[in-house]
Amino acid sequence: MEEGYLHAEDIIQGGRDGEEVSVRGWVYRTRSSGSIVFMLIRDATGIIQATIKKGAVPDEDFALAEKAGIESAVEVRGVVAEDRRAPGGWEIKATGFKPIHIGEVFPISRDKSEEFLLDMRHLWVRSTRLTNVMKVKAVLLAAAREWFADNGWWETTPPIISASAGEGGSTVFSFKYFGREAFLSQTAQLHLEALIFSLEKVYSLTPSFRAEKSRTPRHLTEFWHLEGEAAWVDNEENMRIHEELVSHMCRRAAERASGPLKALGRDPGDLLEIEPPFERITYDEAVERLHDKGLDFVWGDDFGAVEERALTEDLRVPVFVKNYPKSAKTAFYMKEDPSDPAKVLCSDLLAPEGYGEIIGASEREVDNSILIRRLEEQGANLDNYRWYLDLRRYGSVPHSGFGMGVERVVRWICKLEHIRDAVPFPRTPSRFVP
Ligand code: NSS
Repeated sequence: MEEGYLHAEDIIQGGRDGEEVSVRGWVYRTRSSGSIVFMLIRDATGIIQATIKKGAVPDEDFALAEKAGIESAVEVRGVVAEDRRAPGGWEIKATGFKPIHIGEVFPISRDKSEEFLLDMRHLWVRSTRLTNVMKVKAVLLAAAREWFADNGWWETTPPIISASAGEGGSTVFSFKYFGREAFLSQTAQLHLEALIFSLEKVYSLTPSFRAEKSRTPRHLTEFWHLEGEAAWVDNEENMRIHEELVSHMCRRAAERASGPLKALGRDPGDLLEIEPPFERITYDEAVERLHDKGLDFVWGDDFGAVEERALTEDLRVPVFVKNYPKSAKTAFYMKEDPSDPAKVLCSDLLAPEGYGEIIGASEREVDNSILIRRLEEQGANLDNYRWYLDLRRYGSVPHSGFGMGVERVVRWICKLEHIRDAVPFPRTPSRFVP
């Protein structure tokens, strides 16, 4: 099937003047003057113009070309010619036209509401904008996997169905599992921790689920979570991992997705400026910065969107905020700071330009008595965590890990107003169709 067909990009890059070629794709736009049809054809690589002239193709082909409306699937054969007015500067002068499927009237046109476009998401995913976002995301994920492989990490496949809620009960989706209560995973962390004792450096890319009712431009109820866990790594070394990984992802995006990035309004040059080391400030220093900016923030609270925007709106590169007070980070597994037991050894990586948190990370508590106390304080059922507590009984080692919200990163890199456009089929409190 592939043989004999070119993509729009193959033609637009030039060097095929006068060649006879075939392309296939979907009608992006079309207009007819009666004797000539100007058809823009979209494929996975771009858009190419075909001009279909009466007399230059069999009459019945011309009649079908006139009938093929937006999003019809078509095949065109013809001769490549330069044309400055065509998108990309090249066009195909048709010698043959074949409809693969003449589509019904496409329901999406200009000026449709956001809600309508979300209802039509299964069709709207064809839009240039969402296509560009998906291309950038694919490059970012490939880059992450490449970085892990090059640096001695093992990809692993933790479960999604779980009995233990890694991030606390308040945002967990629960369901009946053959008569017992089970949860959709909020994090792979606890299972990744079990895997470091054989593989030492492990990561996973899984969906995570959070029953967050809040409608914000940075929360989904289902998001893609890139998580790493490593033995022998402390909180400071953990941050070195994040800055290397994020910088590599940015560099690859600039190199391999510059077209889609530019179309989305992101200068690839911005991403090349992202290089280790990133600035590291403590929670206390961050609070001082907020107060200097005139924000009315109470020491001890966690930062929300407002604070993270204030901390990062003037930055061009990411910043770490580390060592939060326990009151701000309630996760049961974060290691107590030996030099200040009111704090935990954790770090959040905040993306610049106001985008805010993209990674949450910490060194892990290895003292079972502290872990049990915290779990009890949170009202957790200890029976569901026995296996986890075992990890501290048989060759326990210092270790750290992190979770990157993939859509948070995509939102920042692609300059998206809302996180829902970082995923083809967004799940939010009000929507899980299509
Ligand atoms: O809750 S986190 O801050 N941390 C964890 O889940 C750890 N258990 C990860 C680990 O150490 N293995 O979530 C991690 C990141 C956070 O920084 C966000 O970037 C992203 O996951 N995140 C989300 N993205 C989209 N939507 C929602 N609701 C969301 N919640 C967290």
